[in-house]
Amino acid sequence: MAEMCKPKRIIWIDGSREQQKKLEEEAVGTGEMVCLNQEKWPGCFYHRTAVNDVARTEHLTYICTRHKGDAGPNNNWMATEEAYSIAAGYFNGSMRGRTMYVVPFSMGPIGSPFSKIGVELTDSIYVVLNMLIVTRAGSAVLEQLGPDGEFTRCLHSKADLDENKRLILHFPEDNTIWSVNSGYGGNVLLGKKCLSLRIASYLGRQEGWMAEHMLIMGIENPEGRISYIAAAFPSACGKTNLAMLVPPEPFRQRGYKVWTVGDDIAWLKIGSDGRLWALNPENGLFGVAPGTNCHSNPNGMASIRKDTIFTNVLLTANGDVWWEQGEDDPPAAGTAWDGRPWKPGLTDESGNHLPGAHPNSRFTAPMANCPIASPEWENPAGVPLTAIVFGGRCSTRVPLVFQSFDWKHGVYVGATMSSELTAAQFGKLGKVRHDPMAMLPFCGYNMADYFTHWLEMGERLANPPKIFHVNWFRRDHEDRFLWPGYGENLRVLEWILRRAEGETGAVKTPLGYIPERDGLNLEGLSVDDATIARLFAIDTAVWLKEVEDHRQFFKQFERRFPAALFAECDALEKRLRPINMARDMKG
Ligand code: OXD
Ligand code: MN
Repeated sequence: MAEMCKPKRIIWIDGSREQQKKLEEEAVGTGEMVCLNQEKWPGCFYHRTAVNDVARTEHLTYICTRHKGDAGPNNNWMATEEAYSIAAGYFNGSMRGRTMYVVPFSMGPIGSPFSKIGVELTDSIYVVLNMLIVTRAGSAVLEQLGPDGEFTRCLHSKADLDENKRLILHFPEDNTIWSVNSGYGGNVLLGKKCLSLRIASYLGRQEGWMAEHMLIMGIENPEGRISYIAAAFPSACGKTNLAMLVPPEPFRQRGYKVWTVGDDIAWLKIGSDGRLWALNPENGLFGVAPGTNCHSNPNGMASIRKDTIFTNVLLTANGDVWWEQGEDDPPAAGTAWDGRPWKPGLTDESGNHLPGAHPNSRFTAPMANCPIASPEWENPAGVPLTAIVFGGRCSTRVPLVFQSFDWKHGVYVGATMSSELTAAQFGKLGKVRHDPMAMLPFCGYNMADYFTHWLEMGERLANPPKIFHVNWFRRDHEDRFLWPGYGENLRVLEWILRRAEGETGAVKTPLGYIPERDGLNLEGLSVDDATIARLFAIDTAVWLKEVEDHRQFFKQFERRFPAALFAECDALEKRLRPINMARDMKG
Protein backbone atom coordinates (compact mmCIF):
# COMPACT_ATOMS: atom_id res chain seq x y z
CA MET A 1 0.00 0.00 0.00
CA ALA A 2 2.86 2.34 0.87
CA GLU A 3 4.37 1.63 -2.54
CA MET A 4 1.11 2.71 -4.17
CA CYS A 5 0.36 5.76 -1.99
CA LYS A 6 4.02 6.85 -1.65
CA PRO A 7 3.87 8.56 1.76
CA LYS A 8 6.86 10.50 3.06
CA ARG A 9 6.84 8.52 6.31
CA ILE A 10 4.84 5.93 8.18
CA ILE A 11 3.74 6.22 11.82
CA TRP A 12 2.25 3.37 13.82
CA ILE A 13 -0.49 4.40 16.23
CA ASP A 14 0.22 2.88 19.64
CA GLY A 15 -2.85 4.17 21.49
CA SER A 16 -0.80 6.08 24.09
CA ARG A 17 -1.96 9.41 25.47
CA GLU A 18 1.49 10.88 24.66
CA GLN A 19 1.22 10.05 20.98
CA GLN A 20 -2.39 11.27 20.84
CA LYS A 21 -1.30 14.56 22.41
CA LYS A 22 1.51 14.98 19.89
CA LEU A 23 -0.90 14.40 17.02
CA GLU A 24 -3.37 16.90 18.46
CA GLU A 25 -0.61 19.49 18.68
CA GLU A 26 0.47 18.78 15.13
CA ALA A 27 -3.10 19.03 13.84
CA VAL A 28 -3.54 22.37 15.60
CA GLY A 29 -0.17 23.52 14.20
CA THR A 30 -1.24 22.84 10.61
CA GLY A 31 -4.71 24.30 11.13
CA GLU A 32 -6.42 20.97 10.51
CA MET A 33 -7.93 21.23 13.98
CA VAL A 34 -8.66 24.17 16.25
CA CYS A 35 -8.08 23.86 19.98
CA LEU A 36 -11.27 25.04 21.70
CA ASN A 37 -11.45 27.19 24.82
CA GLN A 38 -10.00 24.67 27.28
CA GLU A 39 -11.77 26.12 30.27
CA LYS A 40 -15.20 25.56 28.74
CA TRP A 41 -14.27 22.59 26.55
CA PRO A 42 -11.36 20.67 28.15
CA GLY A 43 -9.62 18.32 25.74
CA CYS A 44 -11.93 19.40 22.88
CA PHE A 45 -11.06 20.28 19.29
CA TYR A 46 -12.79 21.60 16.21
CA HIS A 47 -12.53 20.51 12.61
CA ARG A 48 -14.18 21.62 9.40
CA THR A 49 -14.48 19.28 6.41
CA ALA A 50 -14.52 20.47 2.80
CA VAL A 51 -17.88 22.04 1.90
CA ASN A 52 -18.55 19.32 -0.67
CA ASP A 53 -17.85 16.60 1.89
CA VAL A 54 -20.29 16.88 4.79
CA ALA A 55 -22.38 13.68 4.73
CA ARG A 56 -22.13 10.07 3.67
CA THR A 57 -22.19 9.79 -0.10
CA GLU A 58 -24.28 6.71 -0.70
CA HIS A 59 -24.14 7.17 -4.48
CA LEU A 60 -20.33 6.82 -4.32
CA THR A 61 -20.40 3.85 -1.94
CA TYR A 62 -19.97 0.43 -3.55
CA ILE A 63 -20.03 -3.23 -2.68
CA CYS A 64 -17.47 -4.89 -4.93
CA THR A 65 -17.94 -8.59 -5.55
CA ARG A 66 -17.25 -11.03 -8.34
CA HIS A 67 -20.96 -11.47 -9.08
CA LYS A 68 -23.34 -8.51 -9.22
CA GLY A 69 -26.18 -10.52 -7.71
CA ASP A 70 -24.22 -10.87 -4.47
CA ALA A 71 -24.37 -7.10 -3.88
CA GLY A 72 -28.08 -6.98 -4.76
CA PRO A 73 -30.30 -4.13 -5.93
CA ASN A 74 -29.84 -2.44 -2.54
CA ASN A 75 -26.19 -1.65 -3.31
CA ASN A 76 -24.13 0.09 -5.94
CA TRP A 77 -21.95 -2.61 -7.41
CA MET A 78 -18.59 -2.67 -9.10
CA ALA A 79 -16.67 -5.75 -10.19
CA THR A 80 -13.82 -6.42 -7.78
CA GLU A 81 -10.92 -6.07 -10.23
CA GLU A 82 -12.34 -2.99 -11.91
CA ALA A 83 -12.86 -1.29 -8.54
CA TYR A 84 -9.31 -2.01 -7.39
CA SER A 85 -7.93 -0.76 -10.64
CA ILE A 86 -9.92 2.53 -10.73
CA ALA A 87 -9.21 3.29 -7.07
CA ALA A 88 -5.52 2.37 -7.41
CA GLY A 89 -5.31 5.17 -9.98
CA TYR A 90 -6.63 7.62 -7.37
CA PHE A 91 -4.44 6.24 -4.55
CA ASN A 92 -1.35 6.27 -6.70
CA GLY A 93 0.99 8.85 -5.14
CA SER A 94 -1.92 10.29 -3.13
CA MET A 95 0.14 10.47 0.09
CA ARG A 96 3.21 12.07 -1.48
CA GLY A 97 4.75 14.44 1.06
CA ARG A 98 2.31 13.19 3.72
CA THR A 99 2.44 10.78 6.62
CA MET A 100 0.72 7.42 6.43
CA TYR A 101 -0.67 6.45 9.83
CA VAL A 102 -1.20 2.80 10.62
CA VAL A 103 -4.15 2.43 13.00
CA PRO A 104 -4.75 -1.07 14.41
CA PHE A 105 -8.22 -1.11 15.95
CA SER A 106 -10.67 -3.48 17.55
CA MET A 107 -14.43 -3.24 17.08
CA GLY A 108 -15.72 -4.62 20.36
CA PRO A 109 -13.66 -4.98 23.53
CA ILE A 110 -10.17 -6.28 22.77
CA GLY A 111 -10.23 -10.04 23.10
CA SER A 112 -14.04 -10.47 23.18
CA PRO A 113 -15.23 -13.44 21.09
CA PHE A 114 -17.62 -10.91 19.48
CA SER A 115 -14.82 -8.54 18.40
CA LYS A 116 -13.28 -7.97 14.97
CA ILE A 117 -9.92 -6.39 14.27
CA GLY A 118 -9.11 -3.94 11.50
CA VAL A 119 -6.06 -1.97 10.45
CA GLU A 120 -6.69 1.42 8.83
CA LEU A 121 -3.98 3.12 6.81
CA THR A 122 -4.78 6.81 6.47
CA ASP A 123 -3.15 10.13 5.61
CA SER A 124 -5.49 12.08 7.89
CA ILE A 125 -4.65 13.04 11.47
CA TYR A 126 -8.34 13.88 11.92
CA VAL A 127 -9.20 10.27 11.08
CA VAL A 128 -6.58 8.97 13.52
CA LEU A 129 -7.84 11.19 16.35
CA ASN A 130 -11.44 10.17 15.69
CA MET A 131 -10.55 6.47 15.46
CA LEU A 132 -8.83 6.80 18.86
CA ILE A 133 -12.24 7.80 20.22
CA VAL A 134 -14.73 5.63 18.33
CA THR A 135 -12.65 2.43 18.41
CA ARG A 136 -10.17 0.74 20.73
CA ALA A 137 -6.97 1.47 18.83
CA GLY A 138 -3.26 0.88 19.40
CA SER A 139 -0.57 -1.68 20.14
CA ALA A 140 -2.79 -3.82 22.40
CA VAL A 141 -4.83 -4.65 19.30
CA LEU A 142 -1.73 -5.83 17.42
CA GLU A 143 -0.83 -8.06 20.34
CA GLN A 144 -4.32 -9.51 20.28
CA LEU A 145 -4.05 -10.04 16.52
CA GLY A 146 -0.82 -12.02 16.76
CA PRO A 147 1.34 -12.85 13.74
CA ASP A 148 -1.33 -14.54 11.62
CA GLY A 149 -4.72 -13.34 12.88
CA GLU A 150 -7.47 -12.30 10.46
CA PHE A 151 -8.23 -8.59 10.14
CA THR A 152 -10.04 -6.16 7.86
CA ARG A 153 -7.64 -4.28 5.60
CA CYS A 154 -8.70 -0.63 5.51
CA LEU A 155 -7.09 1.98 3.28
CA HIS A 156 -8.04 5.66 3.30
CA SER A 157 -6.59 8.69 1.60
CA LYS A 158 -7.97 12.21 1.48
CA ALA A 159 -6.06 12.42 -1.81
CA ASP A 160 -7.21 15.84 -3.11
CA LEU A 161 -10.84 15.56 -1.87
CA ASP A 162 -12.04 15.61 -5.46
CA GLU A 163 -15.70 14.61 -5.35
CA ASN A 164 -15.51 13.36 -8.91
CA LYS A 165 -12.96 10.80 -7.79
CA ARG A 166 -14.51 9.98 -4.43
CA LEU A 167 -15.11 6.27 -3.83
CA ILE A 168 -16.03 4.27 -0.75
CA LEU A 169 -15.36 0.67 -1.78
CA HIS A 170 -16.07 -2.49 0.17
CA PHE A 171 -14.65 -5.85 -0.87
CA PRO A 172 -16.43 -8.28 1.47
CA GLU A 173 -14.94 -11.30 -0.30
CA ASP A 174 -11.43 -9.94 0.52
CA ASN A 175 -12.28 -8.44 3.92
CA THR A 176 -11.03 -5.11 2.56
CA ILE A 177 -12.22 -1.46 2.49
CA TRP A 178 -10.80 1.34 0.32
CA SER A 179 -11.97 4.94 0.75
CA VAL A 180 -10.53 7.80 -1.27
CA ASN A 181 -11.09 11.55 -1.76
CA SER A 182 -13.28 12.12 1.28
CA GLY A 183 -12.70 13.41 4.81
CA TYR A 184 -16.24 13.02 6.19
CA GLY A 185 -16.54 10.68 9.21
CA GLY A 186 -19.11 8.24 7.83
CA ASN A 187 -16.92 7.76 4.73
CA VAL A 188 -13.52 7.61 6.41
CA LEU A 189 -13.72 6.26 9.96
CA LEU A 190 -13.57 2.82 8.41
CA GLY A 191 -14.20 0.91 11.64
CA LYS A 192 -17.69 2.38 11.88
CA LYS A 193 -20.20 2.09 9.03
CA CYS A 194 -17.81 0.37 6.62
CA LEU A 195 -16.49 -2.39 8.89
CA SER A 196 -19.03 -2.64 11.71
CA LEU A 197 -22.04 -2.65 9.39
CA ARG A 198 -21.21 -3.39 5.74
CA ILE A 199 -18.35 -5.86 6.15
CA ALA A 200 -19.68 -7.19 9.48
CA SER A 201 -23.16 -7.86 8.07
CA TYR A 202 -21.52 -9.99 5.37
CA LEU A 203 -19.33 -11.81 7.91
CA GLY A 204 -22.33 -12.22 10.23
CA ARG A 205 -24.28 -14.06 7.58
CA GLN A 206 -21.39 -16.42 6.98
CA GLU A 207 -20.70 -16.94 10.67
CA GLY A 208 -24.31 -17.06 11.92
CA TRP A 209 -24.74 -13.68 13.62
CA MET A 210 -26.01 -10.22 12.66
CA ALA A 211 -24.60 -6.68 12.44
CA GLU A 212 -27.37 -4.11 12.77
CA HIS A 213 -27.90 -0.32 12.71
CA MET A 214 -29.31 -0.33 16.24
CA LEU A 215 -28.91 1.40 19.56
CA ILE A 216 -28.83 -0.77 22.68
CA MET A 217 -30.28 0.40 25.99
CA GLY A 218 -31.11 -1.08 29.36
CA ILE A 219 -34.27 -0.06 31.21
CA GLU A 220 -34.26 -0.63 34.93
CA ASN A 221 -37.68 -0.93 36.57
CA PRO A 222 -38.49 0.03 40.18
CA GLU A 223 -37.75 -3.56 41.31
CA GLY A 224 -34.20 -3.17 39.97
CA ARG A 225 -34.65 -5.54 37.03
CA ILE A 226 -32.84 -4.37 33.90
CA SER A 227 -34.24 -5.38 30.51
CA TYR A 228 -32.44 -4.62 27.26
CA ILE A 229 -33.85 -3.29 24.00
CA ALA A 230 -32.13 -2.86 20.62
CA ALA A 231 -33.72 -0.34 18.27
CA ALA A 232 -33.13 0.37 14.58
CA PHE A 233 -33.88 3.82 13.19
CA PRO A 234 -32.56 5.46 10.02
CA SER A 235 -29.77 8.02 10.40
CA ALA A 236 -30.62 11.19 12.35
CA CYS A 237 -33.96 9.91 13.70
CA GLY A 238 -32.94 10.26 17.35
CA LYS A 239 -31.11 7.01 18.16
CA THR A 240 -28.54 8.80 20.30
CA ASN A 241 -31.28 10.70 22.17
CA LEU A 242 -33.31 7.55 22.75
CA ALA A 243 -30.30 5.54 23.94
CA MET A 244 -29.66 8.22 26.60
CA LEU A 245 -33.24 8.99 27.49
CA VAL A 246 -34.12 10.68 30.79
CA PRO A 247 -37.27 9.12 32.30
CA PRO A 248 -40.26 11.45 32.69
CA GLU A 249 -40.69 12.70 36.26
CA PRO A 250 -43.33 10.20 37.49
CA PHE A 251 -41.22 7.32 36.16
CA ARG A 252 -38.03 8.73 37.66
CA GLN A 253 -39.69 9.09 41.03
CA ARG A 254 -40.82 5.49 40.95
CA GLY A 255 -37.22 4.40 40.32
CA TYR A 256 -37.02 3.86 36.56
CA LYS A 257 -33.50 4.25 35.15
CA VAL A 258 -32.04 4.06 31.66
CA TRP A 259 -28.60 2.62 30.88
CA THR A 260 -26.86 3.29 27.57
CA VAL A 261 -25.06 0.37 25.95
CA GLY A 262 -24.68 1.81 22.44
CA ASP A 263 -26.20 4.50 20.22
CA ASP A 264 -25.68 3.32 16.65
CA ILE A 265 -24.51 -0.24 16.01
CA ALA A 266 -25.36 -3.61 17.55
CA TRP A 267 -23.77 -6.97 16.86
CA LEU A 268 -26.25 -9.72 17.68
CA LYS A 269 -25.39 -13.31 18.55
CA ILE A 270 -27.36 -16.29 19.74
CA GLY A 271 -26.39 -17.24 23.30
CA SER A 272 -26.25 -20.75 24.71
CA ASP A 273 -29.50 -19.83 26.52
CA GLY A 274 -31.30 -19.45 23.17
CA ARG A 275 -31.60 -15.69 23.63
CA LEU A 276 -30.25 -12.98 21.36
CA TRP A 277 -27.28 -11.12 22.87
CA ALA A 278 -26.21 -7.65 21.75
CA LEU A 279 -22.81 -5.96 21.82
CA ASN A 280 -21.91 -2.38 20.91
CA PRO A 281 -18.72 -2.68 18.83
CA GLU A 282 -17.91 1.02 19.17
CA ASN A 283 -15.97 2.88 21.83
CA GLY A 284 -17.46 6.31 21.24
CA LEU A 285 -20.33 8.39 19.92
CA PHE A 286 -20.45 10.07 16.51
CA GLY A 287 -23.66 12.03 16.97
CA VAL A 288 -25.50 14.78 15.12
CA ALA A 289 -24.99 18.12 16.93
CA PRO A 290 -27.98 20.27 15.80
CA GLY A 291 -30.96 19.52 18.00
CA THR A 292 -28.77 18.21 20.82
CA ASN A 293 -29.48 20.23 23.97
CA CYS A 294 -30.25 19.75 27.64
CA HIS A 295 -33.91 19.06 26.87
CA SER A 296 -33.49 16.62 23.96
CA ASN A 297 -30.47 14.85 25.43
CA PRO A 298 -28.96 16.04 28.74
CA ASN A 299 -26.80 12.91 28.96
CA GLY A 300 -25.58 13.53 25.42
CA MET A 301 -24.67 17.10 26.42
CA ALA A 302 -22.77 15.77 29.44
CA SER A 303 -20.97 13.28 27.16
CA ILE A 304 -19.49 16.03 24.97
CA ARG A 305 -18.21 18.33 27.69
CA LYS A 306 -14.64 17.02 27.42
CA ASP A 307 -12.29 15.12 25.09
CA THR A 308 -14.63 15.64 22.13
CA ILE A 309 -14.04 16.55 18.50
CA PHE A 310 -16.65 18.84 16.93
CA THR A 311 -17.00 18.81 13.16
CA ASN A 312 -18.76 21.42 10.99
CA VAL A 313 -20.55 23.24 13.82
CA LEU A 314 -20.24 27.02 14.23
CA LEU A 315 -16.95 28.26 15.70
CA THR A 316 -16.52 31.56 17.57
CA ALA A 317 -13.40 33.69 17.83
CA ASN A 318 -12.96 32.81 21.52
CA GLY A 319 -12.86 29.06 20.89
CA ASP A 320 -16.48 28.25 21.60
CA VAL A 321 -18.82 26.15 19.47
CA TRP A 322 -22.53 26.50 18.76
CA TRP A 323 -25.24 24.74 16.74
CA GLU A 324 -28.89 25.24 15.88
CA GLN A 325 -31.37 24.03 18.54
CA GLY A 326 -28.47 23.72 20.93
CA GLU A 327 -28.16 24.93 24.47
CA ASP A 328 -27.42 28.62 24.18
CA ASP A 329 -28.58 31.62 22.21
CA PRO A 330 -26.55 32.11 19.07
CA PRO A 331 -23.35 34.12 19.48
CA ALA A 332 -23.31 37.61 17.97
CA ALA A 333 -20.86 36.39 15.33
CA GLY A 334 -18.81 33.37 14.37
CA THR A 335 -17.52 31.29 11.51
CA ALA A 336 -20.07 28.97 9.94
CA TRP A 337 -19.51 25.32 8.99
CA ASP A 338 -18.51 26.41 5.48
CA GLY A 339 -15.83 28.78 6.75
CA ARG A 340 -17.81 31.93 6.05
CA PRO A 341 -18.44 34.72 8.58
CA TRP A 342 -21.83 34.21 10.19
CA LYS A 343 -24.25 36.12 12.37
CA PRO A 344 -27.80 35.36 13.51
CA GLY A 345 -30.48 36.10 10.93
CA LEU A 346 -28.20 35.64 7.93
CA THR A 347 -30.05 34.64 4.73
CA ASP A 348 -29.06 33.73 1.17
CA GLU A 349 -30.12 35.64 -1.98
CA SER A 350 -33.51 33.88 -1.95
CA GLY A 351 -34.13 34.81 1.67
CA ASN A 352 -33.49 31.29 3.05
CA HIS A 353 -32.10 31.07 6.56
CA LEU A 354 -28.38 30.21 6.56
CA PRO A 355 -27.49 27.92 9.46
CA GLY A 356 -24.26 28.42 11.40
CA ALA A 357 -23.75 24.68 11.90
CA HIS A 358 -24.26 22.22 9.08
CA PRO A 359 -27.45 20.18 9.74
CA ASN A 360 -25.25 17.05 9.72
CA SER A 361 -22.50 18.55 11.89
CA ARG A 362 -21.18 16.07 14.43
CA PHE A 363 -19.52 15.42 17.76
CA THR A 364 -17.12 12.54 18.39
CA ALA A 365 -17.04 11.69 22.09
CA PRO A 366 -15.79 8.78 24.20
CA MET A 367 -18.60 6.49 25.34
CA ALA A 368 -16.96 6.53 28.78
CA ASN A 369 -18.06 10.20 29.07
CA CYS A 370 -21.71 9.20 29.08
CA PRO A 371 -23.02 9.58 32.66
CA ILE A 372 -25.48 6.72 32.17
CA ALA A 373 -23.15 4.34 30.32
CA SER A 374 -24.32 0.88 31.36
CA PRO A 375 -21.95 -1.04 33.65
CA GLU A 376 -22.45 -3.79 31.03
CA TRP A 377 -21.50 -1.74 27.98
CA GLU A 378 -18.06 -3.36 27.73
CA ASN A 379 -19.19 -6.82 28.79
CA PRO A 380 -17.48 -9.05 26.19
CA ALA A 381 -20.57 -11.27 26.09
CA GLY A 382 -22.98 -8.39 25.38
CA VAL A 383 -26.44 -8.06 26.94
CA PRO A 384 -29.54 -10.27 26.41
CA LEU A 385 -32.36 -8.66 24.42
CA THR A 386 -35.99 -8.67 25.52
CA ALA A 387 -37.24 -6.64 22.56
CA ILE A 388 -36.19 -5.36 19.14
CA VAL A 389 -37.75 -2.10 18.03
CA PHE A 390 -37.94 -0.79 14.47
CA GLY A 391 -38.83 2.82 13.81
CA GLY A 392 -38.98 5.37 11.05
CA ARG A 393 -39.81 8.99 10.54
CA CYS A 394 -43.36 9.00 9.22
CA SER A 395 -45.63 12.07 9.42
CA THR A 396 -48.75 10.07 8.56
CA ARG A 397 -49.96 6.46 8.44
CA VAL A 398 -47.82 4.65 11.04
CA PRO A 399 -49.17 4.24 14.62
CA LEU A 400 -47.16 5.25 17.68
CA VAL A 401 -46.40 1.61 18.52
CA PHE A 402 -47.42 -1.88 17.51
CA GLN A 403 -46.13 -5.36 18.23
CA SER A 404 -45.60 -7.93 15.53
CA PHE A 405 -47.47 -11.22 15.82
CA ASP A 406 -44.30 -13.34 15.78
CA TRP A 407 -40.66 -13.29 14.60
CA LYS A 408 -41.54 -13.82 10.92
CA HIS A 409 -44.08 -11.02 10.97
CA GLY A 410 -41.49 -8.92 12.83
CA VAL A 411 -39.00 -9.49 10.01
CA TYR A 412 -41.70 -8.31 7.59
CA VAL A 413 -42.28 -5.20 9.71
CA GLY A 414 -38.54 -4.46 9.62
CA ALA A 415 -38.24 -5.27 5.93
CA THR A 416 -41.02 -2.82 5.04
CA MET A 417 -39.72 0.10 7.11
CA SER A 418 -39.62 3.41 5.34
CA SER A 419 -38.59 6.84 6.49
CA GLU A 420 -38.37 10.46 5.43
CA LEU A 421 -34.80 11.44 4.44
CA THR A 422 -32.73 13.56 6.86
CA ALA A 423 -29.55 15.59 6.56
CA ALA A 424 -27.40 12.53 7.31
CA GLN A 425 -28.01 11.29 3.79
CA PHE A 426 -27.28 12.96 0.51
CA GLY A 427 -30.71 13.47 -1.12
CA LYS A 428 -33.92 15.45 -0.93
CA LEU A 429 -34.93 16.14 2.68
CA GLY A 430 -38.31 14.70 3.61
CA LYS A 431 -38.57 12.30 0.65
CA VAL A 432 -39.84 8.90 1.82
CA ARG A 433 -37.69 5.91 1.02
CA HIS A 434 -37.74 2.24 1.91
CA ASP A 435 -35.09 1.56 4.50
CA PRO A 436 -35.43 -2.04 5.70
CA MET A 437 -34.21 -2.45 9.26
CA ALA A 438 -32.56 1.01 8.75
CA MET A 439 -29.89 -0.99 6.91
CA LEU A 440 -30.44 0.09 3.30
CA PRO A 441 -27.19 2.09 3.20
CA PHE A 442 -25.30 -0.41 5.34
CA CYS A 443 -26.12 -3.96 4.29
CA GLY A 444 -22.95 -5.35 2.70
CA TYR A 445 -24.71 -7.94 0.55
CA ASN A 446 -27.93 -8.73 -1.30
CA MET A 447 -30.81 -7.77 0.99
CA ALA A 448 -32.86 -10.74 -0.23
CA ASP A 449 -30.22 -12.94 1.43
CA TYR A 450 -30.21 -10.61 4.43
CA PHE A 451 -33.96 -11.12 4.97
CA THR A 452 -33.46 -14.87 4.64
CA HIS A 453 -30.70 -14.64 7.24
CA TRP A 454 -33.05 -12.80 9.61
CA LEU A 455 -35.70 -15.51 9.13
CA GLU A 456 -33.14 -18.26 9.75
CA MET A 457 -31.82 -16.55 12.88
CA GLY A 458 -35.39 -16.59 14.22
CA GLU A 459 -35.60 -20.32 13.64
CA ARG A 460 -32.42 -20.84 15.66
CA LEU A 461 -33.58 -18.69 18.60
CA ALA A 462 -35.29 -20.73 21.31
CA ASN A 463 -36.19 -17.57 23.16
CA PRO A 464 -36.29 -14.71 20.62
CA PRO A 465 -36.83 -11.08 21.59
CA LYS A 466 -40.27 -9.76 20.65
CA ILE A 467 -40.34 -7.37 17.69
CA PHE A 468 -42.10 -3.97 17.77
CA HIS A 469 -42.46 -0.90 15.55
CA VAL A 470 -42.64 2.70 16.76
CA ASN A 471 -43.18 6.09 15.12
CA TRP A 472 -42.48 9.18 17.23
CA PHE A 473 -43.00 11.49 14.26
CA ARG A 474 -46.71 11.38 13.40
CA ARG A 475 -48.19 14.85 12.80
CA ASP A 476 -51.62 16.48 12.90
CA HIS A 477 -53.29 18.52 10.14
CA GLU A 478 -51.38 21.60 11.26
CA ASP A 479 -48.12 19.68 10.88
CA ARG A 480 -47.51 19.57 14.64
CA PHE A 481 -46.10 16.42 16.22
CA LEU A 482 -48.83 14.42 17.96
CA TRP A 483 -46.45 12.76 20.42
CA PRO A 484 -44.07 14.77 22.65
CA GLY A 485 -41.16 12.37 22.10
CA TYR A 486 -37.79 12.52 23.91
CA GLY A 487 -38.04 11.31 27.53
CA GLU A 488 -41.75 10.59 27.12
CA ASN A 489 -40.82 7.78 24.74
CA LEU A 490 -40.08 5.73 27.85
CA ARG A 491 -43.84 5.37 28.28
CA VAL A 492 -43.92 3.46 25.02
CA LEU A 493 -40.80 1.44 25.83
CA GLU A 494 -42.25 0.50 29.18
CA TRP A 495 -45.37 -0.86 27.44
CA ILE A 496 -43.10 -2.73 25.02
CA LEU A 497 -41.27 -4.42 27.89
CA ARG A 498 -44.46 -5.27 29.76
CA ARG A 499 -45.85 -6.71 26.55
CA ALA A 500 -42.67 -8.64 25.74
CA GLU A 501 -42.67 -10.11 29.19
CA GLY A 502 -46.34 -11.10 28.87
CA GLU A 503 -47.44 -8.74 31.64
CA THR A 504 -50.13 -6.81 29.77
CA GLY A 505 -52.87 -7.40 27.24
CA ALA A 506 -53.23 -5.73 23.86
CA VAL A 507 -55.67 -4.99 21.08
CA LYS A 508 -55.24 -6.90 17.85
CA THR A 509 -55.24 -4.75 14.70
CA PRO A 510 -54.36 -5.69 11.12
CA LEU A 511 -50.85 -4.25 11.65
CA GLY A 512 -50.14 -5.93 14.96
CA TYR A 513 -50.95 -5.55 18.66
CA ILE A 514 -51.45 -2.06 20.05
CA PRO A 515 -51.95 -0.96 23.68
CA GLU A 516 -55.36 -1.41 25.22
CA ARG A 517 -57.24 1.72 26.30
CA ASP A 518 -55.21 2.97 29.30
CA GLY A 519 -52.47 0.47 28.37
CA LEU A 520 -49.85 3.20 28.04
CA ASN A 521 -48.92 4.87 31.30
CA LEU A 522 -49.67 8.55 30.59
CA GLU A 523 -49.45 9.75 34.21
CA GLY A 524 -48.49 13.41 34.34
CA LEU A 525 -48.72 13.85 30.57
CA SER A 526 -51.39 16.00 28.97
CA VAL A 527 -52.26 14.13 25.81
CA ASP A 528 -56.02 13.97 25.25
CA ASP A 529 -58.01 10.97 24.07
CA ALA A 530 -58.51 12.42 20.60
CA THR A 531 -54.75 12.73 20.13
CA ILE A 532 -54.20 9.17 21.33
CA ALA A 533 -56.86 8.01 18.87
CA ARG A 534 -55.06 9.83 16.06
CA LEU A 535 -51.70 8.39 17.14
CA PHE A 536 -53.09 4.88 16.75
CA ALA A 537 -55.41 5.43 13.77
CA ILE A 538 -55.01 2.94 10.92
CA ASP A 539 -56.33 4.10 7.57
CA THR A 540 -57.22 0.88 5.80
CA ALA A 541 -57.28 2.32 2.29
CA VAL A 542 -53.83 3.85 2.79
CA TRP A 543 -52.47 0.59 4.19
CA LEU A 544 -53.90 -1.45 1.34
CA LYS A 545 -51.94 0.77 -1.04
CA GLU A 546 -48.96 0.36 1.23
CA VAL A 547 -49.10 -3.45 0.98
CA GLU A 548 -48.99 -3.14 -2.79
CA ASP A 549 -45.99 -0.86 -2.44
CA HIS A 550 -44.30 -3.49 -0.21
CA ARG A 551 -44.85 -6.10 -2.92
CA GLN A 552 -43.34 -3.85 -5.57
CA PHE A 553 -40.37 -3.17 -3.32
CA PHE A 554 -39.85 -6.88 -2.69
CA LYS A 555 -40.16 -7.75 -6.39
CA GLN A 556 -36.93 -5.97 -7.30
CA PHE A 557 -35.04 -8.73 -5.46
CA GLU A 558 -36.43 -11.29 -7.89
CA ARG A 559 -35.88 -15.00 -7.29
CA ARG A 560 -33.60 -14.69 -4.25
CA PHE A 561 -36.33 -13.04 -2.20
CA PRO A 562 -37.83 -15.24 0.57
CA ALA A 563 -41.38 -16.35 -0.23
CA ALA A 564 -42.25 -16.12 3.48
CA LEU A 565 -42.26 -12.32 3.26
CA PHE A 566 -44.56 -12.26 0.22
CA ALA A 567 -46.84 -14.48 2.30
CA GLU A 568 -46.76 -11.78 5.00
CA CYS A 569 -47.97 -9.23 2.42
CA ASP A 570 -50.89 -11.51 1.61
CA ALA A 571 -51.66 -12.05 5.29
CA LEU A 572 -51.64 -8.31 6.00
CA GLU A 573 -53.89 -7.64 3.04
CA LYS A 574 -56.30 -10.28 4.29
CA ARG A 575 -56.35 -8.76 7.76
CA LEU A 576 -57.03 -5.31 6.26
CA ARG A 577 -59.78 -6.39 3.89
CA PRO A 578 -62.61 -7.31 6.29
CA ILE A 579 -62.40 -3.91 7.98
CA ASN A 580 -62.25 -2.20 4.64
CA MET A 581 -65.27 -4.04 3.35
CA ALA A 582 -67.25 -3.36 6.52
CA ARG A 583 -66.37 0.33 6.28
CA ASP A 584 -67.26 0.49 2.59
CA MET A 585 -70.58 -1.12 3.34
CA LYS A 586 -71.30 1.36 6.10
CA GLY A 587 -70.22 4.31 3.92
C1 OXD B 1 -24.41 7.81 11.38
C2 OXD B 1 -25.35 7.63 10.27
O1 OXD B 1 -23.46 8.59 11.26
O2 OXD B 1 -26.20 6.74 10.36
O3 OXD B 1 -24.62 7.15 12.41
O4 OXD B 1 -25.26 8.37 9.27
MN1 MN C 1 -26.06 5.61 12.16
